[in-house]
Amino acid sequence: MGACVLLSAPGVVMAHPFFRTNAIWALPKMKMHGRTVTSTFAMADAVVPTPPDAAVVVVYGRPSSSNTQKVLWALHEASVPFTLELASALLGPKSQQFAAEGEAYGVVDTPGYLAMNPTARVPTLTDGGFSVFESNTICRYIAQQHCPALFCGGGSAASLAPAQQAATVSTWMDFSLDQNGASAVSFGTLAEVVTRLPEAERGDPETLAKAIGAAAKTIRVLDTRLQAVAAAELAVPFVAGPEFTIGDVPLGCEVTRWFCCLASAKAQGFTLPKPVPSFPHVRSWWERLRERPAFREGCGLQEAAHHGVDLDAV
Ligand SMILES: N[C@@H](CCC(=O)N[C@@H](CS)C(=O)NCC(=O)O)C(=O)O
Repeated sequence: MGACVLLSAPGVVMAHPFFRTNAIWALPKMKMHGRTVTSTFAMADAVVPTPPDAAVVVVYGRPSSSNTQKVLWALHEASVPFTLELASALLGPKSQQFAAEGEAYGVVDTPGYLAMNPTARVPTLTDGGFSVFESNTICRYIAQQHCPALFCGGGSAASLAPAQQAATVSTWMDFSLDQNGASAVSFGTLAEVVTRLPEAERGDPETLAKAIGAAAKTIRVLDTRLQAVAAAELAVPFVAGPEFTIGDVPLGCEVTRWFCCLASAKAQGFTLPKPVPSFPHVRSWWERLRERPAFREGCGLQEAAHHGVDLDAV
């Protein structure tokens, strides 16, 4: 392991129990693909004073990844300062996913990263000496550790036991992951066929129709859920009740991808299935999400930029 140096990154300070001792472990920095990133999985041998600008939370990921966006959005919602370290096997600054010449961010295939996240995927989050992967688990961790209110659904959910509230919130997070992971053709395929493939290979009508059909199946369930919450609570609905929770984040990212991809596909003149299903409850829920500064910072603006569309005109 290299020489021990202070963990430091510009402009980030936070209160965390790990640091209230007024001491932190000196953390080694590792060279990963020619870039220096801070590694938190190996403890060093010295205890040093907390630097005033210490970055406690670090996210490894890429802003065009919906799973990374969940984490960035959750951190903004919880007002947790963090540093983003760009990491990916696939997409780098100038690359398209399948462009042979595309330069990947790297990092994910290094021993240091694999020790934190053996799947070699993004995102991973480190918080002091603790690391966690799987985007939904990271979001739950952020809420539980840094902003427990994000687990309270309000309304009828508020009368539930804490474990039941958490289960209600978690259901919609896991539903999102299951739908996206179980279907070989879904939101990720939409992003590929609309944006990530080299220009000449984009817009295949059959692939587009399949991806739109699969994504619509997920969004239809959400539409029904939001309608049911609105009826039960007599309030504007979020997935777990009349208040925003961490449960809105994963589906919010997928729905953002849906709207941005459709807008980009239309702008590129691609042939879309007719009619593209419209989901009024999801649409108005998403428009409410779009007003949240944390959503815009962590997810909306990143995804819109990825697809070359204006978030407010989508
Ligand atoms: N279930 C995992 C899935 C992680 C995943 O598939 N991440 C994608 C990005 S959304 C990835 O790492 N792709 C390869 C890469 O970018 O290097 C999670 O939710 O964190």
